[in-house]
Amino acid sequence: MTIRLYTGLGSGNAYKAELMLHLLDVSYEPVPVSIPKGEHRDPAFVRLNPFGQIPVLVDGMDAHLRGRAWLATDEATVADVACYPYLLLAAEGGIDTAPFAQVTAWMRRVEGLPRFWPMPRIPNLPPVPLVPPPG
Ligand SMILES: N[C@@H](CCC(=O)N[C@@H](CS)C(=O)NCC(=O)O)C(=O)O
Repeated sequence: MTIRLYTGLGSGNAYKAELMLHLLDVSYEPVPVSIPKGEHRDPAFVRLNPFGQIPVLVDGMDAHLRGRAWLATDEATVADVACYPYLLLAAEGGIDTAPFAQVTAWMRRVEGLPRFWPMPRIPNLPPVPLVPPPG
């Protein structure tokens, strides 16, 4: 799984994400974003993070799920439970998961687990415009 971390010199928030990846011995590709040069305002970057802030972690989840049913092992684990709500709520953050076929198939698998309990939702939330996926 290729992990890309958009990071920048002098950013404590970017460093904390980078430190965590190192502590976990997770390999990643750092992508420098210069705040002094205003690169965090570039439209391509704002498509990744509408707040225009670093860090941004792009984790290639769709590729990771190709040929496997669950995130960590051959069975559903806490990893699947921990990640499911973020994907479920992605649209509320303007992220459309529909183009990510493996991720949406995995979400349906989570929802098909015995004793699955659907998340109670806030009624009548105003729709958020979806941002097209990067690439
Ligand atoms: N809640 C975010 C905050 C990220 C953040 O504030 N990033 C700063 C750099 S340390 C940034 O990108 N600032 C540019 C801006 O807000 O325009 C986190 O904890 O990582």
